[in-house]
Amino acid sequence: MKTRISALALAALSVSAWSGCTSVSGANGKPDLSSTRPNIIFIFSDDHATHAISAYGSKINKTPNIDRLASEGVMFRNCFCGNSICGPSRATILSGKHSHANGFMRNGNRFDQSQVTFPKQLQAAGYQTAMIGKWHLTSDPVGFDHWIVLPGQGQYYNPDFKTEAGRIRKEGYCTDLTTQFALDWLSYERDKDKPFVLMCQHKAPHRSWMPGPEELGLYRDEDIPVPATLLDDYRGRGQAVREQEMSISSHMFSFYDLKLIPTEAEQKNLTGPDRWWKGMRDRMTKEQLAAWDAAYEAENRAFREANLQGDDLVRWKYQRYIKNYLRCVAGVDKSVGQLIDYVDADPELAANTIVIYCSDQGFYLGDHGWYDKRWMYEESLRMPFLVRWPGKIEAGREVDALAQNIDFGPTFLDLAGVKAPDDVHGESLVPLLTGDAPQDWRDAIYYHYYESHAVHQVAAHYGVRTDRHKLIHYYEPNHGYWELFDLETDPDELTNVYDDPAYAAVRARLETRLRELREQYGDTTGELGGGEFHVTAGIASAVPSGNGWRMRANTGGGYLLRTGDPLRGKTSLECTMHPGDADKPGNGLIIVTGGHPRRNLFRGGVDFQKGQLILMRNMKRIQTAKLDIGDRPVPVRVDVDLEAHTIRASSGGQSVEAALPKDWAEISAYGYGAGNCTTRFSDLEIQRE
Ligand code: SGN
Ligand code: CA
Repeated sequence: MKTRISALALAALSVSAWSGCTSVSGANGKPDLSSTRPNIIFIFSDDHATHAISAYGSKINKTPNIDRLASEGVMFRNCFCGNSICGPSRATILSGKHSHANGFMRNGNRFDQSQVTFPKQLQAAGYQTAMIGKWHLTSDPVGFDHWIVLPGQGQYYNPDFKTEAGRIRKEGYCTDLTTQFALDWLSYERDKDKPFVLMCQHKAPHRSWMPGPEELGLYRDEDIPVPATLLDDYRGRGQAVREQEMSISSHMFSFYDLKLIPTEAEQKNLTGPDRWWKGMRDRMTKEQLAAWDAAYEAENRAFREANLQGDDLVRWKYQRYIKNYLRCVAGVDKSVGQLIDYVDADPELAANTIVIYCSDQGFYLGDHGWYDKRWMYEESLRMPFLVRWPGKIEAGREVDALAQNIDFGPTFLDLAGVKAPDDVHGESLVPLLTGDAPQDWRDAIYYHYYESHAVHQVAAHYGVRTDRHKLIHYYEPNHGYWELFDLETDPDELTNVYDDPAYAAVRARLETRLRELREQYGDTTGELGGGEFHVTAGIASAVPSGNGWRMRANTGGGYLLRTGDPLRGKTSLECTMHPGDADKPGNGLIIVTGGHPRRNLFRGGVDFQKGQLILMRNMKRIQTAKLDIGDRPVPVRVDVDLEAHTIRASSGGQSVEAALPKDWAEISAYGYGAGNCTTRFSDLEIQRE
């Protein structure tokens, strides 16, 4: 047999020789893959839970192509995200850092492109880099030789794509188009003399779970097994699980989510995402729409006639949801097969290419009665992570060691022989690809979710998970409690044993471990000023500072409010404010509300960027005035007159005024606000007349 050495392999050899860091065997006698400079195809999907992958033991579907990666490569059994939501997971993968450190804590944040990322480093080290599909980081991709991405969440049918040259609309189904762009880049566009990293990132199976034309007919006459916790009553756990808005029973929309067709009368009263129902259909071609309607018509008719109620209705919704979800998964699985086949058709490429399958987080597939993600519970915490490299990685291996999405960047860099920045949080998984985890491998993973008071209403929390236990802290002032689960005796996490004396030692150990991890990763977010503030939104931290507070907001409308001491008649609220981040100053605001503390807010304060005094109602600016802002703290005063129904904000000789709702009898909550920044506030001085 003739052995051929490809140009790629030669290039890899010469670089290795030059950098002098290739060793033939690692510490445990297994081949060391560090600095081997393989190509990397990173196939990534959105919201694909491990329990919908047969290799991971799915009871509800088969994924033959993803399973090939497991049988021909290594499957990580315990890979977890650090913040179970889209943008944050992606930002963590690019940066190798947890959310608080890369700055992308919740969807809608803007990825700070000035930071070091693994694509930038690989590009500098001679790799070709390409990013295709869902991106969702607000700022455009940087560090890629080629990119074509979906704007925002993207569309399933005939989606728009953003490219460096502008926006284009492509006819077809999103998963197929993304795959085709990836194959085209591999075939025609890349520089075949260079190693490459290709990120092929699918939108599917994200909500609203719209299957492709080829998958519409799957599972039609089957009943998908129901998860044991579909009708969970949330006993044995804290208040957050009861407050969520992600249940199949109450928070699924008939037309957008469940694909029913509204009657003419119903069309006049669409609410929530159901309002997008028509837009979704309007994107489709006549043929696509005809196939779509034909797929659901008979079932929809039968459903209307059956007039199901109670648990029967929940079970029907579950079937409708899960089948569509699994159809989308089948489309992704097909894509994985196409990409593997492409690689395998060229032996040289196959010999030099690592193929990975992964998804940004897990998902609830009816577990706990839910769809969506966000929680630190297993179903959404877990990520699939499968790696195939024939000839280099033993086929059919499984890794139990705790891995996290912070590790991916450092792993890719290690493979390429590039040093990861000293401040990354992750570790290279390269030793685990071929052998046992090093003796000192991590014994716990860290988690922090921030996006509270947003879609699905999941409270902010952080926590630690070891191989057996999980400790979660719901730290917002209106929650403020802990959960501890024993995953061995209670794998579904139904019983909080935090106060169980039998677990006192475990609890103490995990509390210590959590403190240590927060220190190790430098996470000071998640401290919200104790009992001082009862209502919060979009706040990453609020810590006492001097005679006031230093507040970091991770969204445009972040606030901290005090309640319980209503203000009547005429009141003035005064404080000085100062931008805490010199490089990205945001807003500082005094906030009052006489209505629902989350819905009807007036804010008066300073836009430090624009040099303006501002008065806002909810998220809208209603008055502004130019302000001369120097380098010193800016004094702001807000006068509320509940007899004249006016509010006035003043600073530096300027003032702006607006009318207040006539039905406000008192100010029921008041406090500070900031937007996407850190602001320092002196304590609020309140004067009543
Ligand atoms: C959208 C979805 C939510 C989902 C978020 C985040 N609603 O808002 O159900 O939780 O995205 O998803 S939808 O009606 O627009 O589909 S993420 O994967 O991007 O984080
Ligand atoms: Ca996602």
